[in-house]
Amino acid sequence: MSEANESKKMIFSGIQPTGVFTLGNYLGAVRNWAPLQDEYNCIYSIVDMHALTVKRDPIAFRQKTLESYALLLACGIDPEKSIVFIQSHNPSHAQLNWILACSTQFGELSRMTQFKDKSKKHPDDVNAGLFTYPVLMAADILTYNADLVPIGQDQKQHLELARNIAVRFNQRFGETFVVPEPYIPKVGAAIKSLQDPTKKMSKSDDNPNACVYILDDKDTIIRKFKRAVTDSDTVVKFADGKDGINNLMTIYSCVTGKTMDEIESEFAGKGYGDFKIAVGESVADSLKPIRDDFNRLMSDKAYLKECYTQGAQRAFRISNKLVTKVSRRVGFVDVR
Ligand code: AQP
Repeated sequence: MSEANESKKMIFSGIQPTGVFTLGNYLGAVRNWAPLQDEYNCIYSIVDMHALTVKRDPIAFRQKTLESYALLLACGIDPEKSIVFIQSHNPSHAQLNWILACSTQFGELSRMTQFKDKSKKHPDDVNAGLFTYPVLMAADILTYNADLVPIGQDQKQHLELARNIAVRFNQRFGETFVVPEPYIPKVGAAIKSLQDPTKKMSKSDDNPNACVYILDDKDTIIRKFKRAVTDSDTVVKFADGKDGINNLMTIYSCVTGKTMDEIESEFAGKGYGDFKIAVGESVADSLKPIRDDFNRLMSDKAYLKECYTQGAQRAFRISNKLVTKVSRRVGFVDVR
């Protein structure tokens, strides 16, 4: 995609290079990105600037960013159809971030649950970036005038804040931003930890058994599902209070396309053991092509570099128009 096709709506989404994507990231977000590429102008980003909000080793971080980029392509994002780039390669995000920060209230940011959760998790590093993370996310989206943002449930609150920032800016300075809509899948938007099914599955979970990573091999995936925490019942049924089984049924439904009723019938008279193995096998089989493609892409660094370099140039061509417009609106002196 060299230029955005004006008759198509614009989509933006991003993912942090904080580790190999989990099954949660995949089912809740990334898996849904590829099918949108024909109908929309899609812009997808590895949002490395967001990942600076937690401590990391620079060398490992650079590697994770490259791997995350390759993973996006392996998940079916096609750099010919979509713009795929690394966030820090496009300066528009940081520029707009500051302008939008000056249109965002301290009280609004204080209410963000992700900030509260992450500050509890990293009490020794409650940095300003962690607090203003949602403003940068608003800049990511608004700088492309995205109409739709495909995300998992956990990002809904941040998206609502982005909408409020856009509306407030438009009221104060005149129509500038499209007010974006969330695009959240009906099934799979909130995949839970396999070890604590009341918590979301998260890349940065300290317990590797809590997450299935999309590059895990088949044996590892099956072992993690076998160890998944469930209740003391034995009937495979979607019901209140059965968080562990509900989560496994949701995963199985996403991967096989079966409804909850169909899953209940399939496992009627069978125990949790059989069900867990079936979930593990279906997940491992569905992820195998991604693992293969990832390995192929990582062995061709020159191709990856060409893709992310062109992606950043294309992204900048679109975002810079908006940043220029916003700069005029807020009263910066025109440089040209
Ligand atoms: N458990 C989940 N179920 C469904 N969707 C999820 N997403 C994340 N976890 C789940 C969606 O994945 C996209 C990319 O997320 P992100 O990496 O930008 O940040 P995150 O939401 O903070 O994801 P993690 O895995 O929890 O990362 P860490 O551990 O680094 O904080 C988003 O659309 C998100 O909704």
